[in-house]
Amino acid sequence: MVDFLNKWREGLAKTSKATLGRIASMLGATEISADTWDDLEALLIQADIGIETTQSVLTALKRAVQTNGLTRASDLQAHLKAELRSRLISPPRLDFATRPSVVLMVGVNGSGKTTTSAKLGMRYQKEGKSVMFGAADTFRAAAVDQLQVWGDRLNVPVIAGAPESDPGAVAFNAVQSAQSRGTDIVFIDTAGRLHTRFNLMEELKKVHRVVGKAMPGAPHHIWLVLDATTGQNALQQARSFKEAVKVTGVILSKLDSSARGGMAFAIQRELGLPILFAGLGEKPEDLTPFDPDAFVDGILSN
Ligand SMILES: Nc1nc2c(ncn2[C@@H]2O[C@H](COP(=O)(O)OP(=O)(O)O)[C@@H](O)[C@H]2O)c(=O)[nH]1
Ligand SMILES: [Mg+2]
Repeated sequence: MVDFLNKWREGLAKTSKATLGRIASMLGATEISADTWDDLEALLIQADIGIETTQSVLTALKRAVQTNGLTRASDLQAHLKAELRSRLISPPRLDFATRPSVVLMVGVNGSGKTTTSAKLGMRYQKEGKSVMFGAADTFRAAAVDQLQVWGDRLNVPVIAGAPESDPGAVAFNAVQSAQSRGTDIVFIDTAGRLHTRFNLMEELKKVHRVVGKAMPGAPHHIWLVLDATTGQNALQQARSFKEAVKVTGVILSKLDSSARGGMAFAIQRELGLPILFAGLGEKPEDLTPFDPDAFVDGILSN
């Protein structure tokens, strides 16, 4: 348990050092004053929590002060923690009952799709599931090689096409191949960059349709990988992906490199999507199921 919390604290150290970890010392043994609210507001906004969430947290805290007759700033700490926690969605249990379960991995270039696919492959393989990768990012030759290297290392079959081949065809083959081999989960890695954003979204829609033709009901999961270092910019990306395909969950990568972990709140508030996994480091085992309690503990730790 201590190890578990430490892993989150270390992974979130940049965010807590830059902003939120300062809250504890700021909320010292002083009386609650107008300054307290101003300082708190400034820190929450700096932490990329988003204006709306910041305002709603402050309103709730002011109410708590009245209801509970709080006078010391340090009394706010526990309430703040609870208010932040209540604004995060607990990740749903992920259903892989259908065989194969098809997971479409989407997100902009460099967000971490390929490495996250590999990390997820390893995770589910360890749980005893058979896994396959579909290399549908045919736009960049290196992307296929990168997935192939992971496939070799993990002993996971990789379905790929010729360079520049049709991503829909690769995805179709991957699903069919998983069906005939009785594979439990197939992760389909997709392109994050094309000549234009419009082309990218049209291609994604096509991959989505083709996967559904190969297997009615597929894809079963569409996971959007967002780079936590991009802050509020990631919201814009997420909106376009959500318009193109029915995203079912978010994976927040590179939290360890980011001082903007607070964006998790903005994502959940604006998109209403659960965060399923978090990248807390570069090692494969650093991709961990999102834990809202450990997350809030980590961003506030000092
Ligand atoms: N520190 C850190 N680096 C990550 C994490 N996830 C991915 N990366 C790195 O981000 C870079 C881009 O990842 P990649 O999977 O190629 O992105 P893609 O273009 O979306 O497929 C690689 O150097 C990864 O090692 C993470 O959780 N933490
Ligand atoms: Mg990639």
